[in-house]
Amino acid sequence: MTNEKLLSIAERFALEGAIASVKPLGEGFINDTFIVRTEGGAPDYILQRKNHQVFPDVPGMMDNIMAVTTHIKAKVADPLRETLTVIPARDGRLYVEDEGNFWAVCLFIPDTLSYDRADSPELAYQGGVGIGRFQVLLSDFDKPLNETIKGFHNIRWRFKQWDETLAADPAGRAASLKEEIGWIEARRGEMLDFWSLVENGTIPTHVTHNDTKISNILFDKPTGKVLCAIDLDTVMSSTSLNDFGDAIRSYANTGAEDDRNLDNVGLSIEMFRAYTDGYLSQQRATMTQSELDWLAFSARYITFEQVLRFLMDYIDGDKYYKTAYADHNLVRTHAQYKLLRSMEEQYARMCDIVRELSK
Ligand code: ADP
Ligand code: GN1
Ligand code: MG
Repeated sequence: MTNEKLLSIAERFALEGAIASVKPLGEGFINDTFIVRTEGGAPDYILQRKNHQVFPDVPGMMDNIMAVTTHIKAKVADPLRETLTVIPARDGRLYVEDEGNFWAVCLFIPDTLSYDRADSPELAYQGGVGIGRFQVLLSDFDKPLNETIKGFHNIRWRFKQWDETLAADPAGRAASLKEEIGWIEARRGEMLDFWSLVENGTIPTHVTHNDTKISNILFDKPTGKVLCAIDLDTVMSSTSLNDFGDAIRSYANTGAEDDRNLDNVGLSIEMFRAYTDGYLSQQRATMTQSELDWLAFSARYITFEQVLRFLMDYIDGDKYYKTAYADHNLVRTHAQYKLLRSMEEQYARMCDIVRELSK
């Protein structure tokens, strides 16, 4: 992508001020993110190429983001900092289509920090407050949302994709992955049993974020407090538990998501406690007993789903996630499986902590 091209895309949005530069930002696995700096005291902007392979309906996704951010803005003290602000294109649409690519812009929120891993229980606590508050702000949102990715956290749907991918085995890798495939198959029943509780309404559904890893939260630089949830591409209706579980997968991992050294990887019970404490400080009053009963399990569920998704992408020939080297998805699979094992070993303790903090 040439700089001229990026500039010409950015200029199609209703930006204030003349553009000074467009530079890459962040390390998301799906979209391409750029920061647009402007001159003369005008705001800066985030420009994103939305991954159209992953998100087949970008206009529908942008409608979702506009609807939920408008809802949040009406409730918070500082609407320009406490949620994203979508900047429409000059033609009034919420995106620009160019040569089959879809682009969107939002305001860059200055004086913020984002992290790739939690380095203190205080940060994990703040992260829990951030997602808990995000869900509370949207608890009375009652418009229908588009399903931006079909069956995103629905393990029944994921197993359908899994079975098809294994049957097709397009990269010829399945035969060498007997052990890893066994990790998935051994847990098929318990994961489907959990999802049945969502399907039959025992566990309720709400508007949820669905991609709550730590890099998708902004913290306020001056105070260190959590500011808002970003990366709203997957906001949809699901169980709130998934937002909790996905965050634990990231905040409470003692290693990296793609750590080659598996000795680094495991669940930090201290971080688990801190995140849970922050989350329940916002959610305690409104959660049902069934949600509380399954809260700790949701960390196992989402980490399992992530093992499946990384391994499935590896078997599929690395088509979904951005990868930095040849067996990156397999390294991610092993590291996430180590984390899952650690959660399984410490599960009784995790349940005790949820019981203690939910009182
Ligand atoms: P991806 O979908 O590729 O993960 P994100 O929307 O998460 O992209 O953005 C990537 C990174 O860019 C974030 O982790 C954050 O550091 C930064 N970022 C994104 N949006 C904003 C924003 N509105 N203001 C400030 N920083 C942002
Ligand atoms: C992707 O877009 P990003 O990097 O925030 C993925 C998540 C995964 C995560 C793993 C739309 O998140 O579901 O959990 O990578 N997002 C999508 O790090 O698939
Ligand atoms: Mg992100």
